Amino acid sequence: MLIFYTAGESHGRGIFAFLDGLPAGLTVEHALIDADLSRRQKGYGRGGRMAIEQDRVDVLSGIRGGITLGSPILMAVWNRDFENWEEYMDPWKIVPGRELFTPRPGHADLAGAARFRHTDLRNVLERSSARETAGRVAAGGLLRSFLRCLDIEACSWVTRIGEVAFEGGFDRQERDASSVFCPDSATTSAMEEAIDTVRDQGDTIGGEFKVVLTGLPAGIGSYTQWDQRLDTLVSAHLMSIPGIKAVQIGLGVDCAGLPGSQVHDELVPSVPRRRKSNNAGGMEGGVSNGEPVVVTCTMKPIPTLRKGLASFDLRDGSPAQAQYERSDCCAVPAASVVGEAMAMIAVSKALLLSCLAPDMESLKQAVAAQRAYGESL
Ligand code: EPS
Repeated sequence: MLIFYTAGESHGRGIFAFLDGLPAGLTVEHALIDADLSRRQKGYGRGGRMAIEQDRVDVLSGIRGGITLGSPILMAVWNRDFENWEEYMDPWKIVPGRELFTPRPGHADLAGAARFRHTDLRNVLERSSARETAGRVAAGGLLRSFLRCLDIEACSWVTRIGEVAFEGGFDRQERDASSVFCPDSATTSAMEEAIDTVRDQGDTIGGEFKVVLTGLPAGIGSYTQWDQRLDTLVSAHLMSIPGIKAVQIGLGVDCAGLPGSQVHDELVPSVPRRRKSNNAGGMEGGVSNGEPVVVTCTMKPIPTLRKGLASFDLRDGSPAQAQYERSDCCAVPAASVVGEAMAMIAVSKALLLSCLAPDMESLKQAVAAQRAYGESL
């Protein structure tokens, strides 16, 4: 099983991504990781922090000469802002002055304080910050090399910011030219305007993005256990992105109002088997069906508002305005890049799980190959 975790604080030394379980012998394209990291930093609506950071991956273990060793991979994305925070984030001795006591509604501040019994909300904020998603994108960027080797590609684009929606198809060049990663220039301008309006009001705005994976063969995932289902893996990975409130696969919530004859993708007697439609979003019964995997994610508006929401002071319970430090106004474009990364992590896990030994014949072949290899040494 592929294992993926992150570590690190928003204003600490850096964000770290740990991947274990990838096969040896994979050629990793360094530039693909850095390209994804820098794409995550862009997007209209970001705040001042992104002017400080210049995210690049630093591989600390598991890769030699550009090739995976089969050993655990540890990657770092160093925080440039750490130099402004060193005395407040030191592991052994901290200087007072950066404590926070007024929780932001919608943020992890209060619930996180309840979880670990923190009194200084700084201890929650530092880890719950979406800065952590840099580690997810580093891992996704590495897995892009893995998936490309297997002819699988992932892409994402923004389909909605506030009331402004885009229903058209994907075009990589158009998306990359868009400040909000929406592949249409007129909609991009309308989305920028929507962001400007809420920013001027000291408010924030959410939206939606789509993630599509092409080239995934049929038969990945499983219907035999709940936690091996491809829809479980994909939706859990996407739902775990900070701010995501809904994940829909294929037709998603629209299935509720339609009869079965308009929902299910009829089979045609051709090989390879293509459907006339892809309402199922590339999976049936928890298993990929050979069609593109299509997922839509909804992101809530960022909870850090310049105008501040009603809150209270944790120390004495008195009414207070929620804390405001510099923040983003809209992070939907950045989240779409994180979505792509999380979808790649989910599908890589499912692939490694499903392709290990689906039946006795393939297990016998794998063991015979291993025996022959062992004897040849
Ligand atoms: C975040 C607050 C802001 C964002 C941050 C997420 O950071 P800061 O408090 O340093 O201004 O910029 O996102 C990132 C740093 C990032 O890399 O995405 C928060 O509170 O969640």
